[in-house]
Amino acid sequence: MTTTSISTFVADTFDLDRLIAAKADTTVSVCLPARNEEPTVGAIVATIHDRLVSGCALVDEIVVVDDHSEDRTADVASEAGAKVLRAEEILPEYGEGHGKGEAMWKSLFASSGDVVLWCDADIRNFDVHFVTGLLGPLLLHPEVVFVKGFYHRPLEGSTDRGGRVTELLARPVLSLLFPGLATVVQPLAGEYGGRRSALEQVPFVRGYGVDIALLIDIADRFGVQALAQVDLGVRIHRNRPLDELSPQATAVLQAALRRADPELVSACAALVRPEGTVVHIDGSERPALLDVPSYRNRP
Ligand SMILES: Nc1nc2c(ncn2[C@@H]2O[C@H](COP(=O)(O)OP(=O)(O)O)[C@@H](O)[C@H]2O)c(=O)[nH]1
Ligand SMILES: [Mg+2]
Repeated sequence: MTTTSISTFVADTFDLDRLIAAKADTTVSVCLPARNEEPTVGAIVATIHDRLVSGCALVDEIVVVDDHSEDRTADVASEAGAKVLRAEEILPEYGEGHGKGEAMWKSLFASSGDVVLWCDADIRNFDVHFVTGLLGPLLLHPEVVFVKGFYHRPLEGSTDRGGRVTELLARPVLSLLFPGLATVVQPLAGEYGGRRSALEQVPFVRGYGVDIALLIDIADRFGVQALAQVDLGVRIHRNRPLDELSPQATAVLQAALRRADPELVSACAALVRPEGTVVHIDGSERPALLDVPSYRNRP
């Protein structure tokens, strides 16, 4: 990989009429992996549905993959206009499976858009520019196959670029091992998407390693010039305590190291806490959908 800087755009510069004209026959799916997101998922789905599906047909479908939620995530999302699928119903031959990446892989299977965007379901200040911003480069720039959102995250009163795992782990690891991706502002952003023709060619890490793994794999396969990033403004979501960030950070590191050299760490790893508690980190992967017979043979 080279150190070419990645094409950068600003969400607000993509005017809705221009996007609708550029969309023409292209179909667009917005997918949300969700587990226990009752407080936020409804407003996100309703905003996309009311303004971009029934409002102007820029988005063709909203798919929520609900993973064993214990709250009303599924009902709320469905009432707001999403097609809601339970993770265990999709590709049941692969088992029940948990994890953000597993849900994303299943949403790619269950959706039909030529362009597929993912959004986290815990965003508290969601607005349509999250979707239109990501769509801009994909609809207006044919050379772009994958687009990553970035944003500013107010944390403890300051508007730093945010993300402790991003600042202290993800970007340092990219700089050291994948320098061509060093200028990606938010490699762990959950708001990103791409052309199905590219996404169906790469495997999906099942857990939280999925975001960095997709970035590395798409850059490796299609080149850094096929990537774009978009400034989505401020993003506010649930902030986790440090003890929950350690397993996530381990999963991110595991995915990146395994892409540098699969022998370095196991896909079945453990984070050992000082008091001796062991947290298992499942870094296993689902195959590229093009290698899944029921996807290849779909009608
Ligand atoms: N379906 C499903 N969604 C998940 C799972 N884990 C996380 N998510 C969703 O993925 C998105 C990002 O997860 P989150 O925990 O907020 O990650 P963070 O922002 O990196 O802390 C949210 O919409 C979650 O509900 C899972 O196991 N299954
Ligand atoms: Mg979150």
